[in-house]
Amino acid sequence: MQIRVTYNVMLGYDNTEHRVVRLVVSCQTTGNLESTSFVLGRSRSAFSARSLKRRGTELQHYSDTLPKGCFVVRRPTEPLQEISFLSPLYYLDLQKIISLLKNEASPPRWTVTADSFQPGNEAVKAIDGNISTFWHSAYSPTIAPLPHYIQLDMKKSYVINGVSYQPRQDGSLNGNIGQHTVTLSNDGTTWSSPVQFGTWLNDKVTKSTFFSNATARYVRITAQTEAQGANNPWSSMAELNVYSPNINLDASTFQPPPISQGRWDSTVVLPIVAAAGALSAQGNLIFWSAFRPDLFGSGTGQTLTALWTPSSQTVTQRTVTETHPYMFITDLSLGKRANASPKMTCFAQQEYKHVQPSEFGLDKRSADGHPARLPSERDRSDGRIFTIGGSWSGGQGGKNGEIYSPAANKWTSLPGAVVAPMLTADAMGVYRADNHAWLFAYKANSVFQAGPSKNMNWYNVTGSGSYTSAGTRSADGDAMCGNAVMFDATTGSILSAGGSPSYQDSNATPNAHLIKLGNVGAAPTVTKLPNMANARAFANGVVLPDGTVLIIGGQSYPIPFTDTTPVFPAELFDPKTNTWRTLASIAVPRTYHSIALLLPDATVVAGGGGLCGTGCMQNHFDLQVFSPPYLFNSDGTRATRPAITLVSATQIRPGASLTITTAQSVASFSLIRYGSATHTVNTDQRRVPLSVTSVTGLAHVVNLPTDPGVLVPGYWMLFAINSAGVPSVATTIKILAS
Ligand SMILES: [Cu+2]
Repeated sequence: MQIRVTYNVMLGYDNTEHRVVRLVVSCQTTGNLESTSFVLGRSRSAFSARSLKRRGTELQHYSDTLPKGCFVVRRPTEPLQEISFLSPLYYLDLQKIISLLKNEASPPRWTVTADSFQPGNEAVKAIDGNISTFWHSAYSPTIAPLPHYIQLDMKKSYVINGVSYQPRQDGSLNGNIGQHTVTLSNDGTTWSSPVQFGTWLNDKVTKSTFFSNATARYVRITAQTEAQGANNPWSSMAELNVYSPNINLDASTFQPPPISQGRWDSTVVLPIVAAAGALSAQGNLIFWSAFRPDLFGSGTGQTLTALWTPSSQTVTQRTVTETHPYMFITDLSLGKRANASPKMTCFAQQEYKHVQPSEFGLDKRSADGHPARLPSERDRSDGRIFTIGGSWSGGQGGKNGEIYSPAANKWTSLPGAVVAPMLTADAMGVYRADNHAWLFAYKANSVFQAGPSKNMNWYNVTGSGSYTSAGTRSADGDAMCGNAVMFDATTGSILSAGGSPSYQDSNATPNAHLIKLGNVGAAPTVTKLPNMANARAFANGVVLPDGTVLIIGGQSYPIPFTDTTPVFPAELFDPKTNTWRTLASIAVPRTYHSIALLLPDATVVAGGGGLCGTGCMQNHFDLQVFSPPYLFNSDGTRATRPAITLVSATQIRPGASLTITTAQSVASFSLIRYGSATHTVNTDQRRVPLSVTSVTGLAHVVNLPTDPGVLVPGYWMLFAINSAGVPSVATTIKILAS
């Protein structure tokens, strides 16, 4: 049986020394590890895994922290940054490595063409292995206009899963590619839809982007803009490269995973690391990194955002300075940090200009505490926001509950809403123990805290605040950086999944529990569910229109800013059967600082991860779109979707009735609140299934839940679902405060 390396055998080609170098190996494997040779070491020799293990001091065995068969080879004196094109997946410069493996003196040469070139900067300069030469589109005597393309011919089809683009290295930024697409072909005539599109950051760092496995002999990068944003009409490229999951895969027999596992579609390139994201009322996605596109920390004065417009497949970037504060990801709208404005969601792009934080639910408090939005009794026009914990910055410990009133722009302490009962027993103390509370606004202005501590609590936010113990999640322990998703707010049903006893350096669990809220203040009913197939922390949970819950990404041994022990397969929980199903694997590790969100077209985006500085390999400047199995027929074609043609109101109060007209007969309806995700927490998303009270033809009358603690005010996606389980594209409904 062949070894299957699912992660982190790092083979690199050192473009300075022009040879294959062995780098770091930390792998998760199936099969017989010793049966496969790795090309490791500067000697160009092939070492078996067994001989590799014998290589003494260069080998550090991490058997206690990594799954069996995984180990790390490292030469500490060799900084990773010095090595070109290092990747956390197989890095295969196919042309060079294949010939080395085969000892070919004169391998078939790859060729490259471009729509235009400046003499001296021919297309071949992008594959010559020399980073000081580069392709440049023609600019003299005449300027060739955008779009430009460069097209690689590998002379044979391979299974590939990524490209890397190294911008010119001579200090000039002219021609750096911004908005672009990557398309593939096996015959040079028929081209795929983009496997990758988006906007690269304007700097000289090599951009490696991964997408789902596909076959290609030809790879074409089409540049639509220049990254400097000055409407410059040129493109340039120092080196173009291609990644493969395994060069030995036979492209002619390649099959993608069965469609019953859903499909990870295009990878969308962002010019920032999306460590936080939210849906705008226009159905676009807004992402935030920090004061830099690739790093958080002590910077001030600006916040970087990016906007993805799915309808046009474009990504734009903006640096927000006019609202004056520096927001780190979790400060999004209502950070208490000094100088933070409560209206800092005022991004100058038109579509966010007048957005109130409460409408977006961008209520993230600073310091990694997380809020719950309450339907307020006093401020009926805009819900108050409760938050607790968050010792990541701004002082440690004693961070009891507080409540924010957007109307009064005022925070009020709730000294009786004590933080102590929701602390985990983290090995690193309180600075990690009060993070990322799983808070759910619920009936009667209550807040339920479902985790991540093993203890659950009700927080009462009236007067000076108070709390009531709500017991534990069965035998679950502390589950820091796990997920909690309210998949049916009408029955108070919350799925909890994964998490680890300590924030980091701690084994995550595959645990899953169903928490069913009863009366406010009473202990909920907790049911232990079957475990997930994978232990995970730093994963993301997304509720889908049909009430199933998708868990994506994470690490089985969480360590911030690493991609070791990643979990690639998604898993789907079905509350009708209380079972889990393993779905297709994402192309990129999604670990610390990753996010996932449901989109109005019933797909899911998962992206981000990193924020660890320039050139850091764990920065993932991208996201990938997942089409769940419900969007396909069993033969792999796209399912015909039901459509909502008319709703009787798009702004409505809890308890009202709504008439929904569809184009075909449908089986059910649900509402899912717009999400906003960061740090494994998405307190905004929740699902409300709707029951139909009467049908006339294709007009369905539904009564909305009456309690704004169930149907929390804000923007919601209304889905119709047909008898085959296929959801419509959502119509946005704004739930007004009652
Ligand atoms: Cu963080």
